[in-house]
Amino acid sequence: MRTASIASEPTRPSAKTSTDFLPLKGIDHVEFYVGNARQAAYFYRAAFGMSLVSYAGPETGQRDRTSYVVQQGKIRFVLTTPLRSGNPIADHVHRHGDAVHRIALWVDDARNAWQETVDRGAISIAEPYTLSDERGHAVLSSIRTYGDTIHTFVERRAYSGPFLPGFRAIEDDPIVRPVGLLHIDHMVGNVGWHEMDTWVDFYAKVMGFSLYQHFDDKDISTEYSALMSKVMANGNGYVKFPINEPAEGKRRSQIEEYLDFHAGPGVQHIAMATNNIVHTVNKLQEQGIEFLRVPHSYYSELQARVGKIDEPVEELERLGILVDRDDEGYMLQIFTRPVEDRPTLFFEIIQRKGSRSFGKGNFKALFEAIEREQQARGNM
Ligand code: TYF
Ligand code: FE
Repeated sequence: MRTASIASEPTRPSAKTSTDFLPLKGIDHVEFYVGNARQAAYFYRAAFGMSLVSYAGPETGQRDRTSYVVQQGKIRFVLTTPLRSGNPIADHVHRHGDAVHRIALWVDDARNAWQETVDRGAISIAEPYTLSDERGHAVLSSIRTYGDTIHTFVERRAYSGPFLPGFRAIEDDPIVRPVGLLHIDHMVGNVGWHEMDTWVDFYAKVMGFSLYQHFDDKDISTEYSALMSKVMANGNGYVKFPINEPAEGKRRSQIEEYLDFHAGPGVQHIAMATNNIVHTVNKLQEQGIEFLRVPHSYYSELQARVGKIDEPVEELERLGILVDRDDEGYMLQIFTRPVEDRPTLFFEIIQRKGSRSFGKGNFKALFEAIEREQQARGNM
């Protein structure tokens, strides 16, 4: 295996503010289009420990759909379902199942973000528009990215409500049970055969991102499945989007399985950060989240591979947590099984202790675990 290439340092904000044409303050929220938003929201609350903070639906004047906003730390998910058939939201659910539609990015100026990206070739989904209520106003605009996924720029400088105009606040969530999730570390997109570089170019040219790390099929092919991956990051390093494409292997790539069941490119996984992964994963398992497992040999070889770490290896093995090290430190990560019936979206829990790695040292063990599940589903 060769070393992951670190293409560029995340730029310090002060160094790049003058040239960054798309300054991003982070991921604002992620919107899922689902078959039943009330029940999906219950899953994210009861299992992932998010709290219900806001709601929009017929009672608030939104006639065609309901949206539940759940939050933990800075992570905000919106679960939206159509109330009738024969509209773009229902079509999205029909085609993709429950899936991510919108990756919203927090900006100071949504008009400017739209203009700068459209000038560089972005396809517009929504020209800048203003939403307002008694708590102020917000400006939004959208452009398309891979598959049926879009980026929405959200400007909320003049808004003080819990989410966006039109949503009503939920004061108390009776089933809140937080697990220590803090923010989104990265969000990964799966794209089609030979399309990775097209989308890497999109993030570079249209959004001003740069290549952060890349992995080729020699780094990450196991005996069967294979993929290639490049991580794109924005100027201040707050937003990181790895892009995967399938590569030729002995049998069917896990990325192909995704593309088949999702019916095209889309969000594959969302990595959520914690500063105590042992605590977080303990709680998540108690609350019913299922994780991928690697064999015992992974843990007998762990100490030799990563050296001294703060966490007891027996505890990591009991929970199934993986570890990787680079020259800056180490990181711990674990992957859920797909959270839908389709083998599509899953989550990663990650704790960084100095390392900027995406877990290259775990790829083999991880991908073999994914392939065992793929095999059990009969998709290889
Ligand atoms: O985001 C990443 O790059 C890591 C590794 O199908 C990874 O989490 C890459 C591809 C994949 C699962 C995990
Ligand atoms: Fe990841």
